[in-house]
Amino acid sequence: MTPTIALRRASVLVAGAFLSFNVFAQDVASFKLTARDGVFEPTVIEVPAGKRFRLEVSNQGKTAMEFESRDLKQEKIIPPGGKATVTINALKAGEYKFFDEFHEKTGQGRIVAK
Ligand SMILES: [Cu+2]
Repeated sequence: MTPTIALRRASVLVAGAFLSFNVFAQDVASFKLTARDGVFEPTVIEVPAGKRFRLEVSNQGKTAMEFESRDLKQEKIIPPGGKATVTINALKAGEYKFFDEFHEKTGQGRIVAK
């Protein structure tokens, strides 16, 4: 192979990698969840089953919160005023509970995959 052809092939590969990355990034839906000192808004989040998605959790309370889900094997501490993005892999249809471990009595919610 001449160096020019090798170079062309390499640039096609790179372009292909960028393209698939962009397609992937657009394909992931985001859902917003707000936590405020033990109150989630919304408390039920409907997501499409079988698709990876992102959960953007923002803590608008005055105290730290911990987004936790045993069903989803997720755990994330978020300081007051902070945000965190949690990526969840494709779920089977069903209900998945989450809670705020620092305000567990009232901070309860669920994700419903349909
Ligand atoms: Cu925890």
